[in-house]
Amino acid sequence: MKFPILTPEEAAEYVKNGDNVGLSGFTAAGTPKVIPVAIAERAKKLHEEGKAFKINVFTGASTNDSCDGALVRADAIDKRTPYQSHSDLRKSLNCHSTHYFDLHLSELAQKIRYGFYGDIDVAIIEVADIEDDGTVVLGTGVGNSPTFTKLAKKVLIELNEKLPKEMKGLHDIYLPQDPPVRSEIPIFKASDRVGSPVLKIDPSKIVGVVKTSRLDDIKPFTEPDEVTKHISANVCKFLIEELHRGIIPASFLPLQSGVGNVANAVLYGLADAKEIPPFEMYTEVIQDAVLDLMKQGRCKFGSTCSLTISEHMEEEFMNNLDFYKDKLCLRPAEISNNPEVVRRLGVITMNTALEADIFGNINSTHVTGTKMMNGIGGSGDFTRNAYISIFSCPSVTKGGKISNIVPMVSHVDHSEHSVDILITDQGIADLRGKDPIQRAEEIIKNCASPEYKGLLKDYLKLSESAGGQTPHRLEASLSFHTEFLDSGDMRNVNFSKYC
Ligand code: 0RQ
Repeated sequence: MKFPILTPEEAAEYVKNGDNVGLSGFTAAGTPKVIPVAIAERAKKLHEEGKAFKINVFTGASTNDSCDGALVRADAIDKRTPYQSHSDLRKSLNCHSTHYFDLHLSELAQKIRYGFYGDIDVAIIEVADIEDDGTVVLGTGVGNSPTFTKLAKKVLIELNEKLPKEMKGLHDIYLPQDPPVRSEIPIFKASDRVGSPVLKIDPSKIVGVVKTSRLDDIKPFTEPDEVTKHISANVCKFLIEELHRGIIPASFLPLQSGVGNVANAVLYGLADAKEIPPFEMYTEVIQDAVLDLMKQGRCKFGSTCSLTISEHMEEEFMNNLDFYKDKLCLRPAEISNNPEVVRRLGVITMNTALEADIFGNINSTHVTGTKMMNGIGGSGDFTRNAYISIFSCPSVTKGGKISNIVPMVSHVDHSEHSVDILITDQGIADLRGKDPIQRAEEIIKNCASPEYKGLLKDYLKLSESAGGQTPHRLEASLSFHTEFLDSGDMRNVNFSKYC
């Protein structure tokens, strides 16, 4: 190989205080394993010497402990975007030690190209293979690597020797032009390939290669429990009814599924829902459940940005590459999540809410309206352009002390205009074609926990006295949340003081 082989420490020397750094990967898959750890160590040393050292970290989505964890513990991140899910980073951004700005994942690459956030100084990219002309085969997550490497002044490569070179052919690397000369992205079905299986990097920018041999450190998801199984059964029931009504064509439509325990359980439910024909996915993250669905012949094809699979599944995947290769396509985030393509293909989107209000607004990001959980991720990219947009969540959390159906959400990520269907373990609320009061009645009747139905009806009655299309008594609208903050249990709410 013509590029210098570096130690992680040598590579870290190329990253300077204040640099904008773009990392490969998406939702931990394909993120660099060793250079960010070495940058964190360097930051600690410099801090001990009284020197400033912080970088701005741009990624595809969340990363793992070797990136966000190590860097934030070293107090080495100034700005961070577009998504995260690391507990240490969450603490830091919620007290503004890290300046996190939450973004729709499809938008980051173009906003960087538009110059909104300044230059990209360094790109750190994990690859399965590299040629002397700078052509690389990416790993398990594409994220924003094409844009980072195109714009970066310097590129550092992590060549992961655990990743087989035969991964070549899984990826479809396509960079759209930017306005005013952007044309359509010619994807007309989930399996269409429109780009290149490899990413071409200007070899003069590649300053060195660090060799690694570690798989993505992705924890297996929690096994579905009674609540998530009920949610999953309700999602499948809804899809089957829509199929029978002819709303969903008999050949079915591509599915998108979010991240987390609820989304994983929903996918497992699709294995047994045999009335749904084998389907395709146009999604951003493929979790363990989807590879199982492929083995069972339930999922025919998956277009995704990443393979966010646990270690045993990753080994299984690598050992059976031939089986999976014609069933998967890994795309850049701005293509996997592209609004134009999602709308054209008629994607049925399934995302998770922290809480929903009785009028159909969704909070997916902020606990009690203030503390960031993970971020909006790709949920907005898909929801706003869906054929049918579905949100699901358990009806209660924390042993019933929190109702996930509330009078007014404490933060809005997805407004009533973008939400067609709300599903909890209790049932299905179809919000299509209903006015705000009808939506509220449907949600309370079908989705709220029996413990909270009475309180929600009390609020609706109270708010109706104030009139208006979407009636609210503003002084009482967040009383579920303020009650939880005061007494630790939303069930103690009492609306009589407002009457
Ligand atoms: O807390 O971990 O302390 O038990 O939130 O909740 O029920 O395990 O749900 O793992 O499916 O995550 C919305 C966070 C759901 C996720 C969210 C507490 C609850 C628990 C997790 P504990 P569950 P999940 C594509 C799409 C936004 C991004 C997105 C998410 C923890 O799905 O980040 O959709 N979505 N991207 O107890 C206080 C409430 C709560 C609450 C739940 N109302 N108040 N705490 N919890 N409801 C993928 C990408 O974009 C990459």
